Amino acid sequence: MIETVATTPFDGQKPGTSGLRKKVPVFQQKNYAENFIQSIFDGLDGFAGKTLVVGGDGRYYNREVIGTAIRMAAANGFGRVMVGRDGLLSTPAASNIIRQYQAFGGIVLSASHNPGGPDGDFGIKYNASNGGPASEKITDAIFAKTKTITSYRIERSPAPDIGRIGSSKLGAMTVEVIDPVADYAGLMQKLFDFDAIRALFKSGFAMRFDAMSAITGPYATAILEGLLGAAKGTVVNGTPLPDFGGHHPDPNLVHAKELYDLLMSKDAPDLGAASDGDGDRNLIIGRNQFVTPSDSLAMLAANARLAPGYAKGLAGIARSMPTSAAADRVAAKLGIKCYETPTGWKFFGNLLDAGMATICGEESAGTGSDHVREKDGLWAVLLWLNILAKRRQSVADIVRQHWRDFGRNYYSRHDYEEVDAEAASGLMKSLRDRMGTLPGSHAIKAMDDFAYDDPVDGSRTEGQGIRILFEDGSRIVYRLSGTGTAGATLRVYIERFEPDAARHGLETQAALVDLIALSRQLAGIEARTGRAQPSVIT
Ligand code: VG1
Ligand code: CO
Repeated sequence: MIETVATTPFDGQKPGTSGLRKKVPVFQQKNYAENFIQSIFDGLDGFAGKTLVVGGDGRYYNREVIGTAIRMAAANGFGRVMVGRDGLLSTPAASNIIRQYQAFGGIVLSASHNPGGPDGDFGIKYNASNGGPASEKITDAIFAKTKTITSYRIERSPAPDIGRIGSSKLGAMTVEVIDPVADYAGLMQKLFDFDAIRALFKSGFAMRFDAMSAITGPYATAILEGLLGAAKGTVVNGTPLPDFGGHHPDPNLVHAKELYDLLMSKDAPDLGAASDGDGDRNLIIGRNQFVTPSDSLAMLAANARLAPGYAKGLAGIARSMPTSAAADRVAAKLGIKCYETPTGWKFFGNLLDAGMATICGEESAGTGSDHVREKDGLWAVLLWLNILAKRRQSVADIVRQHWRDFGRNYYSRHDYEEVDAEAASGLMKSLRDRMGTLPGSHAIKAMDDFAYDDPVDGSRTEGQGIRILFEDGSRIVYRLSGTGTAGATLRVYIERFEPDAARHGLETQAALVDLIALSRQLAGIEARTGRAQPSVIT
């Protein structure tokens, strides 16, 4: 039986960089998740009888909202829901399922790298039929619906048991519970040379993959230890936990410090890797060699042809604006275009759909390709493994060689988290106000507020970050995060190109020391936010 429940709008249900993210208690308010899910459906057209994919990263409150989403999909007229067993699907696996089964779209429950648990974060996002995050046009339509909603529709019967694979009915709709890993693993086998990687592990290559008690555990265990023969115990923290074991499932040098320390120790394995809460980010560390995400994108692009899925070469590369220009140098050498987009994976969708780009990446530890329409953590790890299996060199050797061939883009991001929202917007405004006057001082060549004209659909997206471009090609970029749930997070991105191989061995923060000081001074960060130091450096 379908029930129509009266409701009133909630403020602030505006999707950010990647869906709607709020604290769990906010989502637990009566009707809060229902309102947003109904607004998603109300913002869409033509899904009657079609398939909706539903899955999440397993964080606290996942199961409840999965049940609600299934019952609401039935009441709103979907013909079928495909849901990962236990409600689990990594973000890239959800993207793949949508594409593989030609679903109308998908609802992905995740707050990605944000912490989980009763006081942690939760999130809901909608992905379209190409498997990618909804475009701004769709998220704007959803947001508009959240402001006028008066009722939602829900099937009164409870959702079927999602703990077992199989098919059942809820009202007129079919609920299909699927293995979350199988199709994804099949796709990876098409892209990479599994024989070569198996031989690499057989030769004694040692690896540690830290799943951070999040969604990639089952995927990494099945693929690395199962299909590829990596030693048992290669995957650590491999069981998804609702609170990620109390940790912050963000694969960076702060939250994956244990992995980093291991790779810098005398017992280091050959490769260390990690992924985030929903499985779309990756961290790559070789023995004694951290690979910055921007460098990783460039190195993967430069070597992609070693993997069967990319043997024909790349159509183009795309990177988000704050990501370093290391990938641009690879594109130039390959004679292909490098596109510069705003932050957030949704901006790559059109380029991938149009066949203009094959590999995309973001400085925030996201890399991916046209195999799905999300960034893909395990994909990046497997491409690295494929490259290592073919080149039979260490990560450190590959990195150093790359710098010798292309030069090194020293790069770092400084985050000032949970600062006062007004202070943060004041800081951005003050930079904007000085746009016309700063160039000419401090060897600043130009300054702008990044805007993107999508070459496929002609849409324009403005206000995507303040860029300060220096005479020598260095950059400082300022933008406010669109994924945080408390106060504001100021991100400052700092980059300097070094062509001279004799100067490639500096420690990153030391190599950028002058620009870092200038980034603080120009924006008056301490005076405006009270923070003398960033809270996270990546
Ligand atoms: C951050 C990253 C961005 C990434 C986004 C979603 O956004 O900077 O590159 O696409 O998170 O990633 P923001 O607006 O906070 O800077 V995930 O793994 O959280 O889905
Ligand atoms: Co993520």
